[in-house]
This record gives sequence, structure tokens and C-alpha cells, in this order.
Amino acid sequence: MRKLNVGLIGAGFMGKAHVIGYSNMPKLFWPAPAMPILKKVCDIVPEIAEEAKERFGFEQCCTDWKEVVNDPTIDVVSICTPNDSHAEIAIAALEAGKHIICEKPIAATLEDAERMEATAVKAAENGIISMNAYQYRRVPALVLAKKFIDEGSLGELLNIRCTYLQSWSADPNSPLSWRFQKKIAGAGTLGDIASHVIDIAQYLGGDIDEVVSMMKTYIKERPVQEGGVDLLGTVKLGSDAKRQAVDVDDEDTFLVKFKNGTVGSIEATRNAWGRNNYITVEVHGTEGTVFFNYERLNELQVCWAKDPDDRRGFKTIYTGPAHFYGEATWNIPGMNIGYGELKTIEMYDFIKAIATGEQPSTNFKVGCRVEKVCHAVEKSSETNKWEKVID
Ligand code: SOE
Repeated sequence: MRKLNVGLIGAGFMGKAHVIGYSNMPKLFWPAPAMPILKKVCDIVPEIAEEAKERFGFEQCCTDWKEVVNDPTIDVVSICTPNDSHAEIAIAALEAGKHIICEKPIAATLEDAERMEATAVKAAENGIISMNAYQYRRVPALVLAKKFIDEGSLGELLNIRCTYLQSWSADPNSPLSWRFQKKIAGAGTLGDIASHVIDIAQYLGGDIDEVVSMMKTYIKERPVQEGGVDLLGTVKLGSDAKRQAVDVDDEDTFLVKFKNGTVGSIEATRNAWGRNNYITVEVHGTEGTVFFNYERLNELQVCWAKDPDDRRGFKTIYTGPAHFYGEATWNIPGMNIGYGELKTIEMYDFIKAIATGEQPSTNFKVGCRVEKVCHAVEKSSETNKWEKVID
């Protein structure tokens, strides 16, 4: 079986998620499309790099990402660093002939995203694969929703309503990590989580054409976190900690019009007490409705218009071996998958793309389109008008 040497850059939260994906992929999907070998891990903090090597089972570690990208033995690069470094690393890796999977959002600026897309298109001519880590569209229940849409079971699409609500930044003492700094993250909630539901909305409904939006920053300053990994609000800093201004959005609410005439809405915030990873997707069509909530990620609710009046209502389909990515979903519906299996499904699609030479559904062109929608959302929040997504 073909072996692919993996270089991982950024060994924090998402680095761990990629490692789980690589390691578990051949265990859930067999025969695997190719065998990932954990070769080299990189983190700018030497202790984190050393720990990642030992803990995750990499053969080598380093603190300079260029050592990964320039290593001729590396075939595949995972980019799990903060957003402002994606472009430089991804472009160098693509030019060095490495296949890459890059965390979302694709970049901190639209200019960088466009440069990444252009480099990926060129690299694709030589069979190089590029992928953005928009894993949620791969949840089996959402792939099932997409099947119902594509086969026409929902009829004509009327409305796609999506939310992504979390609570980890609702506490004003949650530290000012890189996610609250525009120069590193590019945007706040918009790039961090609204981007996921923009991707899902476009996956289900096609390209978004226009948006009208409101963006708000509720917590104007936060205590500064000095170095270390981003702990996503699990650590609160004391009231004596130095505070610094937040220059990104906490909440984004926008209406969307799709190119095909469907309308919809997207709401995202990391300040919603009681909501954890509350990604909801509701699609209304002339023949029925589907509803999905990530906090119940193994379920898809469906309601068919054609059912008799006295029994029409939502029924719940538990995804399992009969559905998409059934190999990853254990043998019995209700045994359930979680975030780890989802990242494993994502790695399966990535490694399969390398093995077949076919670009994955979340390639850099798709990642860049999400960025273009984000750009229109930002513009509309300033102009208070409908803004076109510019291709
Ligand atoms: C924090 O909001 C975060 O880790 C995002 O960055 C991820 O993309 C999301 O999947 C989970 O929450």
C-alpha cells in the first residue's frame, strides 16, 4: 500500500484533531486509500513540539515550519497554525509539491485567499491536492440532507436557515487569544465559525449571491493571554491581568440570497450562553423540510409534505452503516460518531483525493469562495446595504 509521510505544522487543538484523523483513518476505512505515516511535527514552542512528537508518535520534531515544507521526504502537510500564517506556509508547500490540508478559514485576508487559490490551481496541474478543513459538511446526516435535496425529494428549495452558536467567549474574562486579534485572525466569529455554516449553506444551496448583514462586538476588551496555546475560554484570567482592545466581531447576523433564487439566513456568535457547538441547518422546500443540529449530530429530522395530514410531522433518521461514510459510524445506528470520527472522515476524503488525483469538495477554490462571502458580509455591515459576493 502507498505510504504518505505527513508533516504537521501547529500542534495545538487542531493539530491533535488532525493526528486523530490520520491515525484512525485506516482503522475505520479499510482498505485505506493510502497509509499516512506521522513523520515530522512542528510547533514554534519547543516544549509543545517535543511533547507532540512523543505523545502523537511522530518520528521527528522541529520549530521552523520551513523544515517541514523543504523536507523532500514529506508528501503531505497539515496546516494547523493561526490564520495569518496559512498563506505563506500553504504557498511554499504547494510550490514544493506537497499535498496540503489547511485549517479554516483559508486565510486572514481575501488577498491571501486569492493567492492561495491561484497557487493551488497551478499545483493541481501537477496532481497536487489542496483542501480546506470544512469538516462539518461531511457529517453523515448533512450528506443525507444533500442527497434528499439533489434527488428532488424536498422539491424546490425555499429557505436555508443556519446558525452556529457557541458560548466559550461570552465571559469577559476569557482571554484575548489570537482569535480576538484582527491582524492574526482576520476576523472574529465570522472567520472562525460563521465560515463553517457559510460552507454548509453553499454546499446545500449553491453559491450565495448577495448578503445584508449586521456585525457586533459585545466585549470591547479582554485580559491578555501571554503566549501558550489557545485554550478557548476554558481558562479565565484574573481581573488584575492587563487588558487590551478587541478589534473583531463577536456576532454576525445576515440574510442571504443564493444564485438559484433560494433565500436564507445565517447567525453566528461565540457569546451565546447555553449553546456549545450549536450548528443548526434547516432547509425548507416545497415538498418537505430537513433539520439538523450538531449537538445531535447522528440525527437528521425530516418532514414530508406528502404524508397524510393526520401524521405529517418530523421523524428522526439515525445515521449509521446504511448512510454515507457508514464505515466510520460503527455497526449499529445509535452507537454514534463524534468529533474525532468526523475529523477521521475528513482525513479519509483528503487521503482518497491524493490517491485518486481528484480534488476534494472543499478545495481552495471552495475555501476562497467562503472568504468572498465573508468579505461581502463585512462590507454590508459597513454600508448597511445588500452587497454582492464578487467572484
Ligand atoms: C472555536 O470557535 C472553534 O474551535 C473553531 O475554531 C472551530 O472551527 C470549530 O469547529 C469549533 O470551535
